[in-house]
Amino acid sequence: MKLFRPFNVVVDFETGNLTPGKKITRYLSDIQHFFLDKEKVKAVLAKENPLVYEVIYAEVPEEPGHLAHCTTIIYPGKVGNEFFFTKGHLHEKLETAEIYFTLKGQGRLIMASPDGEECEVLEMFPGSASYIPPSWSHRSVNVGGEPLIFYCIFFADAGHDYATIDKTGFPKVVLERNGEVVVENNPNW
Ligand code: S6P
Ligand code: ZN
Repeated sequence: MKLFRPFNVVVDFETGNLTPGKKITRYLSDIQHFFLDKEKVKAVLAKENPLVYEVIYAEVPEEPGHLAHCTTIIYPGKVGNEFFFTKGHLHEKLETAEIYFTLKGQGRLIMASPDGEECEVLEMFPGSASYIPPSWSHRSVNVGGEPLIFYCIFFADAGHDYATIDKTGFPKVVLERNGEVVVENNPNW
């Protein structure tokens, strides 16, 4: 039997950098269709295309038995009064759970059942370890003025289903109203 060799990666709690790692980047243009205020999105994109978030993965085989892990860094920002967020997804293997451990910043973790009938929103803050049970879609939102940085551990063969969220979005949205962070029903749901 060929053994996979143990290895370390190093996570910088301040920047979220994970080394060695493989980075993916998501810009506003990649997630523009999710924001409520289409006119505001257009206006922002006419001037610039801000980096919204980065994910840095440790290189682990996408095979049963392995645990994938990565950091996510969501930069602070809003479109209108809606905070920057990740695309969000279900796992292709619905039966796989995940843990998000927040290292820095303030966020909200929106989770929904596959049909969207159930929705829960957890606070993310340094030290919070959020459990995403099997079958719940998940999207994270940066509600603070600094990067939101969290470390994720999930089954390496879980896969990502983005198509379902592309069609439906999430049942809840996270907005700023009068300087407060509020969670509201998604009017387009
Ligand atoms: C993977 C895990 C995270 C997200 C990352 C970006 O299962 O939930 O690593 O991939 O936070 O979010 P998204 O929705 O663009 O993959
Ligand atoms: Zn996930």
